[in-house]
Amino acid sequence: MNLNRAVDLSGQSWHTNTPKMIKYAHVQKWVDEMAAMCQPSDISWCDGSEAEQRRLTAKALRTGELIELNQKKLPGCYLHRTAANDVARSEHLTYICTSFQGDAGPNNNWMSPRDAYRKARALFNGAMKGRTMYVVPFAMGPIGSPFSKIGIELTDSTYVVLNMRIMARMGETVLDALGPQGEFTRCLHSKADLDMNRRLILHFPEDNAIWSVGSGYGGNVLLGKKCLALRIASVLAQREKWLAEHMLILGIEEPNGHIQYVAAALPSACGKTNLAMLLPPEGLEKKGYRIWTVGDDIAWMRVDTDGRLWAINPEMGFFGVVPGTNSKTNRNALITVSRDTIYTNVALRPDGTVWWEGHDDPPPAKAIDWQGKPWKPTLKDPQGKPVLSSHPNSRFTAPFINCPSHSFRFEQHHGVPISAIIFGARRAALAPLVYEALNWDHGVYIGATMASERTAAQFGTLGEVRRDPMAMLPFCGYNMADYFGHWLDMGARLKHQPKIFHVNWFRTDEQGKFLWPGFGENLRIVEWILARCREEVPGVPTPIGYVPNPKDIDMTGLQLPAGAMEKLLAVNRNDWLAELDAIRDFFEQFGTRLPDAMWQQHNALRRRLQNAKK
Ligand code: OXD
Ligand code: MN
Repeated sequence: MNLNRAVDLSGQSWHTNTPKMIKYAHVQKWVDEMAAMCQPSDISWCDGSEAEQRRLTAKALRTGELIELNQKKLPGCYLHRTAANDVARSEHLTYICTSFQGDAGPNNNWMSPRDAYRKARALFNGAMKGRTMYVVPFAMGPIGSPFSKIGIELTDSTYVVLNMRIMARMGETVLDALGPQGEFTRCLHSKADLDMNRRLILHFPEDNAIWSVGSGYGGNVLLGKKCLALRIASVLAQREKWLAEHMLILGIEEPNGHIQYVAAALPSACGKTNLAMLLPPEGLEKKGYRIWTVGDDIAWMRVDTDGRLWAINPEMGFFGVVPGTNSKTNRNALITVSRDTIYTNVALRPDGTVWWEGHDDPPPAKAIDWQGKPWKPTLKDPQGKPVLSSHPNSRFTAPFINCPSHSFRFEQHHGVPISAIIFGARRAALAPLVYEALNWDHGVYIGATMASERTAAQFGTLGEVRRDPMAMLPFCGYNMADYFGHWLDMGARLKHQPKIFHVNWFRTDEQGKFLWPGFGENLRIVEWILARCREEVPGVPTPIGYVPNPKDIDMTGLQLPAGAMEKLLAVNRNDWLAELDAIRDFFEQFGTRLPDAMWQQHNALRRRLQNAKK
């Protein structure tokens, strides 16, 4: 390594490798300032090469940050374990730091930039002592695309560098694209001492900066993902008139070879990754349907010169939940994670492969659990409950191109044209299997009032409804009232507006059993959605929007019990009137900042429900 001695203003020194990449004064100045604060032992600029990946992997294996898995069975795969208190996004420690609290809105934790920098500086001071500070240039979106944004993450975690390499375009080509004065998001991360009481995830939209300290969990530290591509990007999107959304993007190829694309926002535990990688059910596959995965988590969407909405997935990889992944729920995901994957917090089997709850294989007689302790299937906790081998939020980081259904349009600079936007929720009652908004503004109201019932797997009271507008509650970097206004404006800019739909795969019968089989069968509903976009089938008007005529849903190879489809599509007037009261309470927290159009939609829905026959 080419080592040069550099000296900071306080007289401290560190070693830095200076490959030909270091060429921009504005980048160097910022790196120097951050290094002076964090005091790393050396600085390494990442070029994104395979040699670098091999070197960093070897280092992570030496330090124990990674464990090598069986390279014959899982080539290129490694296991990482996080600290036990660092296994998920820390929403309560995540802040939007704007000069005015109103700009962050009631949906975000807020701190003034002054307080936030002061608190964080105390935590970052000397936090990288004895460690390398990596400089990771990355692009979200194809390099050179009008969609793309560049960030540079400084981190003291080798795990972060190796994950960023999977999740984003990374290295020298990005710095080349940045140019000598290029704007980039300044991302600073240190594991520091991984102490939850000294953890902060801070977003500075006014400075285009992100500071994250005290965590090693992906959602808190892979700063290109939730922090940049959603929280900071949502602010940039409002300013620059585009949309940064928590949505999957899916292409549906019909038997005639025509591909249409949809973007869908579903809150967690509603099957987003499964829908993104959906395998057509046998009946539809035989007819010639195919699915193309463009993205599973984030969509950036712009109005193009043709007046349509075009979308890219700014990421390069999947950061998916592992438990429950098997050949029935998501065969494509299983293939995706069979090579070049970093697993986090899953169980290790004696043969050097991994296992998790919901795996195809039966539980191993013995294994090492996600915390590195011996595990066997009969193990119980002091309350007598089975001990899990893998953390419920254990993750895989896997390259996008590993997915058998990955779209050939993935690298295209302009992305894919979106025909339909789908909002989804988990509701045992109330929301029909699918319904279509009356128009764009009504669709924005449907997205803004999205809500899901908590499952046993989630925190909080079972069945309690949590409102999660557009699945963006934890990710919108500004006041959601303004965000709804931005969605309304975007509709006015579109000459060809995508139609907007709402789906609910989780409606249950009187015995609490799911009425709809879900998974691959959901393609039947997406097909109806696309038929509506092509104006091939009429919708049945109801007060809440259009529902399908059951005969327009292709049921080849699927038989539902008698009466199930009617129950799935029913609109219960009294349930909806009660829902309106809850929506009113939710809207009121935004005060006068909420666009009038939202109240107009709300009142119009009430009138339609009141006028409907009892
Ligand atoms: C994710 C999330 O990790 O939404 O994608 O939490
Ligand atoms: Mn997500």
